[in-house]
Amino acid sequence: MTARPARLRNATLDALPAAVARPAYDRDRTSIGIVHLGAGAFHRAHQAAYLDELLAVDPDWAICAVSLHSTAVRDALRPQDGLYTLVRIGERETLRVIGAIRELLCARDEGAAVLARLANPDTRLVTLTVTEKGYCLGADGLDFDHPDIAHDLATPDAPRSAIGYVVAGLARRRAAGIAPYTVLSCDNLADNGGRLRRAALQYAERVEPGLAQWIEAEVAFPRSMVDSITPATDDALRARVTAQLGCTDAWPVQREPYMQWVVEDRFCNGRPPLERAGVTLSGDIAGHDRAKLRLLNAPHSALAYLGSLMGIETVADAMRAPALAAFVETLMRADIAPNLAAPAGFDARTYIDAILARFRNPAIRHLLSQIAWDGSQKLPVRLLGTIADALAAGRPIDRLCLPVAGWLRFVVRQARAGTALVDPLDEPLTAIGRAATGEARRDVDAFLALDAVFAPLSADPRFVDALRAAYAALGDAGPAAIAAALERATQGARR
Ligand code: CS2
Repeated sequence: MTARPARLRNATLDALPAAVARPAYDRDRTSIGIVHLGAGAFHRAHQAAYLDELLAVDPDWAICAVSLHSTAVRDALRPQDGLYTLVRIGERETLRVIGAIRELLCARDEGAAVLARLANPDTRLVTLTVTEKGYCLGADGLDFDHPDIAHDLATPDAPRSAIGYVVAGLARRRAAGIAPYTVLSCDNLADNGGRLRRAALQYAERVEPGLAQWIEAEVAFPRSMVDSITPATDDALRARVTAQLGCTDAWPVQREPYMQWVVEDRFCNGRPPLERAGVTLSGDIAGHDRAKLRLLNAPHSALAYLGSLMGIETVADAMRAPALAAFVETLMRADIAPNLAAPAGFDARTYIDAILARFRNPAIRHLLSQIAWDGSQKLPVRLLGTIADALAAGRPIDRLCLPVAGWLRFVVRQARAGTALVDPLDEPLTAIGRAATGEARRDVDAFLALDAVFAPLSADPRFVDALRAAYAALGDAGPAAIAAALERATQGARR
């Protein structure tokens, strides 16, 4: 009988093979200084890896990782004392066990513990990766009709949303005379800190105007830009990790070698020495966040929708499809970069070259279906801003509309196939998709009525015409029609 391999945890750390890196500090001597909301793979592959390095320098910044809804991460990692493996997929794969997470909570069934942790004076920083939809934003800031926000405003001491927790924690600190924490958004939103701040203030105002004033005066909401490609964990990764560790890890994570974090240096209650781990601290990061969203995330979404329609599964495979790869490169160089107000010293050509090389990395199996999630939240931040800027400058938008049309065609295809969309607007999108006839004017106009996505652009006839034309150009949205449309669009740029 073979014994079951042991589980990764503090007691098994010393027995790991020498090739596996592990925390270079005594975990027992660290204390929790950060509460992180959104304990998904991106946080664990990115921020927690930076903090894992910093804990050797300053032990006060260990993490309490909170999942707002799902119990899965807590249940996987609590029996592992918060330890998990980060696999860095480069030319050679390297494994490192991360020890920065000292506590795991699920807010859904441990809300009181989350609030207590937020109110703890040792907590001086709250960070978030709750994805675009986790901010419950509408066109004018916080969406008061969002069911989670309505719920939280009815019971502010027992919240459900990220905003509800951030503000409830601050309210407790104010009441107890404890200095507030800094609130740092690490999501892919332009001006993420500013948007979070405005949403928190709008929410707090309804809870208690005095609280909103206190937050406005005392709390810092720095902006940040995060970047590292982190494909979701799959069984192949779990199996490789277990084989190399000699013990099981219920939830390892993976990322590409590249990793970047730019943070506005505006904290109200101290900060970890982030620069010591390679984080760029800057006075003003505006521009960096936009450049990344527009030149990395927008092309990613373009690959996701157009590639999925072409029957392609991964980013690297999409970059091997000549028509699609050439189109996306042209989109970046000829359409997105010229419309970007670049940060000082920013060299678009080098930045684009590096992104294309990262997309081509054949060692990374990054599923287009993962990137295709939440299109209604992602496209406005990634692509529609470029289109608005191009229109304002009187520049062409034809090519820029093709990925948007690709999303619409993708929604139609999923709806017709009866495949559920992962998107907070799945219901209206699926209804429009089911009713679609293939006729461009009719279908596009039905989508354009979704104000949460398309306002105010939908009022501009130039955009409406270009989107209808792009939708029509994709023909029956089969692989051949898409490739032909992309080739025509790319050639248009070369002429
Ligand atoms: C991707 C991003 O899933 C997506 O939508 O575009 O997660 C992307 O991989 C990261 O932002 C890279 O930093």
